[in-house]
Amino acid sequence: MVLKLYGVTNFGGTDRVIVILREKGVPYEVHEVDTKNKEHKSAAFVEKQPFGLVPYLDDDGFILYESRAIGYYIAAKYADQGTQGLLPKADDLKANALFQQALSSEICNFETFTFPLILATLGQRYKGLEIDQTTVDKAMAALDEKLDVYDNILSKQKYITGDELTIVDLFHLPSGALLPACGYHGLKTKPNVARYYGKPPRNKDD
Ligand SMILES: N[C@@H](CCC(=O)N[C@@H](CS)C(=O)NCC(=O)O)C(=O)O
Repeated sequence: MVLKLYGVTNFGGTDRVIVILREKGVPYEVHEVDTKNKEHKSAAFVEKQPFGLVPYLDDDGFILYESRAIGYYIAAKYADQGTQGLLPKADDLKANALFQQALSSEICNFETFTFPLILATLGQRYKGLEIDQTTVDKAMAALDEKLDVYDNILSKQKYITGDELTIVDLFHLPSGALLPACGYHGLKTKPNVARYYGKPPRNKDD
């Protein structure tokens, strides 16, 4: 039975799962949730996702929410297909601990700082509200500080967990892809972060 993802394409959590599904070559259906009309707050939805947020996965009746947990489930269930690796070996304690470190870091040091910037810029625009530049500048400065640390980490290793690509690297993609549209260009100007995101800067304004 094909996996069913209940979410909204172009929303970070849903796209985070879609990246993993594509990377693993897993067939899936997206069931678009009508968040504008608060479908995600309905009793039927909250029964599946108790916080009333998208996305959740339905794998033949097995319900799972939290995009990163869903990404983990897919990468583990379909370990033998698509891009190989992406998860630490089950019996390697240190690799698993480093994987957890990277996972927490993505939530606490990346998403926690990209989210306010995305809300203050694209979120405001989406709602037809005015953008408050002071809020944007503050969010951008906070993110920039964290990405300086990322740049340092990535000067010593290829990926955020170590020298192997994992799903945690892929978890950085949806919000990262929105940052240029938020007016933030640190992903190109910080050399190691730029390499990580796949596009080395040619000059300082690139
Ligand atoms: N930690 C959750 C976050 C879920 C979340 O915040 N979803 C947002 C979209 S990315 C949502 O449902 N927003 C609608 C709302 O807040 O009403 C996950 O990763 O799945």
